[in-house]
Amino acid sequence: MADLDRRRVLQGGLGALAAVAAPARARAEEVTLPFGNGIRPLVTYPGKRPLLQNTARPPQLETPFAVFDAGAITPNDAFFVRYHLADIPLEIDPDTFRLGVTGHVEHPVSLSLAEIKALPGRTELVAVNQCSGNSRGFFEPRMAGGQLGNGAMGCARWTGVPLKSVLDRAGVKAGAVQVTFDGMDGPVLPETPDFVKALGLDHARDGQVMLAWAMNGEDLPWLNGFPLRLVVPGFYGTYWVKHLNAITVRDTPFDGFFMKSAYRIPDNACACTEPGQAAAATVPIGRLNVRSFLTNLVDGADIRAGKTHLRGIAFDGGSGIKAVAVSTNDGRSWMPAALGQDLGPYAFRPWSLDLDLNPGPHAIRVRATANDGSTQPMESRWNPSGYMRNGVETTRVRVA
Ligand SMILES: Nc1nc2c(c(=O)[nH]1)N[C@H]1C(S)=C(S)[C@@H](COP(=O)(O)O)O[C@H]1N2
Ligand SMILES: [Mo]
Repeated sequence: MADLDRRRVLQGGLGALAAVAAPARARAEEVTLPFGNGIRPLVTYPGKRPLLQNTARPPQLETPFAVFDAGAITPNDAFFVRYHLADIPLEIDPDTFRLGVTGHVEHPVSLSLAEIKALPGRTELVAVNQCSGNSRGFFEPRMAGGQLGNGAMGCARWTGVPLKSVLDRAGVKAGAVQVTFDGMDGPVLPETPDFVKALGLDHARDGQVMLAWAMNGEDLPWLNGFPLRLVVPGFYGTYWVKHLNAITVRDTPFDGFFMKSAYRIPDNACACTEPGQAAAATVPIGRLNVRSFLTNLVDGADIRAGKTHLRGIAFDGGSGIKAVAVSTNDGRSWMPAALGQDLGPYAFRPWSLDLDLNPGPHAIRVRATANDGSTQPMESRWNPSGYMRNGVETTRVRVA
């Protein structure tokens, strides 16, 4: 009985998830993303405000872009949701939950949440979680995969302990090379590969990769990995394994589907190929590249002549944002924007600029430069999976 009382269920459970596909919801509000087949229903899931629904089973939800104008921290109820496998956990008892650490270790351990929270080095970090395929829907030619707008990203304050603390508790044996991470979700069909990700041992022990149980000061939202997820600062969301309950230290490289076949980018400096072409060689995707967005004006907006206030966000894979600049003449000249509050090198960095715009049409371009010297290309670079889109964003407005 007591166990039953403590157990948490996805509020509404399967019913809530199934209901979204029901015809009763067919009249839900919609958002039209600016590319072919871009109509997305706005659907409310447990713990979430209405989000753009990309798929129902499993739930894949995008953040409405206006949320990014409201601040550098993405609220939990607006944070995007990405799953690969339809069998997501619907019932978890935080009191009996265990994280197993096994494989090439001195003493395999099975840790409760309380034990994890008591490990040394409790830490907080603000970091962007962005899906590799964020903005994929804008690529031409189109490619397979979730046709995402710009809402498969978010920035939160994560609370947890360094993964290193957990690995030290188990005692990594000499000869270990990688660590794999598996969550409580699974495939519906036995042929479908499980979602398992790997990090190199040095990366896993760098003190920054983190086991997080809280997001913006609250328990992780269910759909963002309750009760425990991996946070890999500066790396694409694919490594941020949710509902994490199995860590395995390995003395051989892992070659599961989601490392060997999926989430790979062309092995060249631009991570790109000629549009439509396959890559000669590929490597696993890694760090976020630098991006910036204008958040307070939408494409096609009509605005009044005079001072126009522009603001937005920029981020990169962890070197931090050095500068954001705006061009209204197709990139021939750039005006520096002011940078806002610095929440750390992995966070969204707010920027702002006041502009005088003459009557007529304008194309406002925004470009960020990171502290590592990298900047955004004027045109996004194509790659077969539609990953890492980061071309300079253009917002067209009309001033009257
Ligand atoms: N258990 C589990 N974790 C997962 C995934 C998944 O399918 N299962 N998808 C990953 C991918 S590809 C992304 S982009 C992020 C998204 O995190 P979010 O759903 O909290 O926004 O979760 C990652 N962690
Ligand atoms: Mo992703």
